[in-house]
Amino acid sequence: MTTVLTNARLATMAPGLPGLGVIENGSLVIDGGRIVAVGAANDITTPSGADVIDCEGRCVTPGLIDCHTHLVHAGNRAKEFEMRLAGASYEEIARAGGGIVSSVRQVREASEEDLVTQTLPRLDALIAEGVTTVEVKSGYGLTVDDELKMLRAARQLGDERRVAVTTTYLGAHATPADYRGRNRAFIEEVVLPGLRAAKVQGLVDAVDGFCEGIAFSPEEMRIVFDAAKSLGLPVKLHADQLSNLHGAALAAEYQALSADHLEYTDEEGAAAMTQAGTVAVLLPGAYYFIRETKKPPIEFFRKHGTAMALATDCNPGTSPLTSLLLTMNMAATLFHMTVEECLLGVTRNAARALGRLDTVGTIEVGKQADLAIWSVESPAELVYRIGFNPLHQRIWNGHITKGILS
Ligand code: DI6
Ligand code: FE
Repeated sequence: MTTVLTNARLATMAPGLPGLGVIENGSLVIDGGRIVAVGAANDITTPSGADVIDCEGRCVTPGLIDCHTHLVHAGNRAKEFEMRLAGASYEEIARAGGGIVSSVRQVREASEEDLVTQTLPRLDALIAEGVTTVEVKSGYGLTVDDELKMLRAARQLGDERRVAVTTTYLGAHATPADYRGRNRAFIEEVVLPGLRAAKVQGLVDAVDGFCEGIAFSPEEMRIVFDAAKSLGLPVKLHADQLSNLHGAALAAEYQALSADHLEYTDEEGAAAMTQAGTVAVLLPGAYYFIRETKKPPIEFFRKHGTAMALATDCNPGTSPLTSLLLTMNMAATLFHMTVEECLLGVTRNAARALGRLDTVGTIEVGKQADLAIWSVESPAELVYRIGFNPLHQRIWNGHITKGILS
């Protein structure tokens, strides 16, 4: 089954080309779910019998990649949001049963099927804006069984929809009430056994942790990372979000795929990440929602050539966001990122942050045919507009599918 796209403004994101790697009046050939030819119209011959899609001058990008989400969760924290608007402090909210523990309680009460049912609308919102790969973390179960339940639900999402789901084990997200003040015991008795079980059951693609004063220390994260390494799993880290614990440097030391948030990262951290090939995943939704004022050090990342990615961080507490288009606009407006940085951040660099750059993230021969066709004239419009979705068609693994199911 061969499909040819013609008359497209291809934003290939290919590393060999300048900027977004734009090919004007481009064509591309899809065969067996892969891109088998791409170039200027004159250089591409349409195989006989191929299905031809005339893009009528539209922009075509790689399918978008949301490389940091807590998409699987139960219930919501709108009540807590209202309390915050009315001036309640974090402690007051926690005392009223809010905060991360309320999400943990709701996830524990939910069945695997409930989790899938509650998550699909969020996944569908992402898909409707051209997402073809999404990373999903555990971290609201905090028992071995509940963490595995979250990961199974995440895997199931990939069976329910035409989208690739990668799973990240985030057992070291928060300390549950019964282990308060006993982080080491929690790591030994829950986080590590959960990780080993997830690995044996094929449920985990990467390992993450929340390295912060209110969560796990760098020394505690080392225990988790050493276990991940011994299982052959790549690591990621929620680093330097609320304070500088030198999480970026720690992630780099472990050759992490990414370090994420990074508002408080210093120049040494940025330099170490570049050296290690660790991607800086920036999360403007969380920055916006918690009214953070310290911006991530974009100028250090630029100076040192650190690859930057963007993601929604979709979670019920600090980023109830399911739009990568809005995420790009926020990154441009709040973090002063350029259009190129934003678009590379949800395609090529997001693929790198998931260790998937060999198969997705750019429009190049040999890659999986994951594409988004947009009713816009220039790629900049994707970053510029707010609350408008110009997706014309989405192609996942060679399947043409604007709708979520077909
Ligand atoms: N960083 C965050 O901002 C969220 N998790 C994390 O590691 C908070 C999650 C929540 O409040 O539910
Ligand atoms: Fe997060």
